[in-house]
Amino acid sequence: MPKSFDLFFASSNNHKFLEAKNILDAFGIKLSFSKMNLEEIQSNSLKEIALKKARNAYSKCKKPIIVEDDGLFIDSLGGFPGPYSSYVFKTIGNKGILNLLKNNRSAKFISIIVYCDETTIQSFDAKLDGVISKSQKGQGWGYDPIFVPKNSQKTLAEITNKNELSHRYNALKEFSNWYLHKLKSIDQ
Ligand code: ITT
Repeated sequence: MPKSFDLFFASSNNHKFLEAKNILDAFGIKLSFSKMNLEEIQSNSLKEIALKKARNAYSKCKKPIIVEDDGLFIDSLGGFPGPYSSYVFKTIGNKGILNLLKNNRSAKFISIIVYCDETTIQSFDAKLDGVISKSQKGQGWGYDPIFVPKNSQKTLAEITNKNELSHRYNALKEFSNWYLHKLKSIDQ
């Protein structure tokens, strides 16, 4: 097993950290929380937002960090709320989203994970396809009660294995492959 270094998850969102920690534990990577409010630029590109967030977080804590930027993209709304998912959740919430939708309910969650240290910045992205349910179901956070992943009848808030199939899981799996390889090459 390669040497493990301190790795921090910089975010204001406890839910995201707890899920990321649980997912990375399964890959043998220990994650600590660096709770902070991160400056978010306005952009239509999640990747651009995530890269800026990562640089900003690294300049504050000067330790190897990962940050994550997510978006819920709804097809019939032209990809809305996308990069504005956090703001839209705080303003109109799940009820507001449900009121906007008619027949076509296809949507996807996208996660961008960015790793940053003194010399390296690297991004990983993944998606989870699904549909928006007709009503809220389950007790999850954020958009979980209205998002039904492809091949499921239940929302992310109702299933017990979210951390084995989510957009976050898919992006962190890519990250883990890269990160463990990086640690191994430092070890040699
Ligand atoms: P940061 O401090 O890490 O930026 P944030 O909550 O602002 O935290 P994002 O901008 O990345 O995070 O996320 C956009 C929003 O999308 C988030 O606030 C949630 O409302 C929603 N979201 C993201 N991932 C989700 C998930 O797995 N389940 C449900 N909602 C999610």
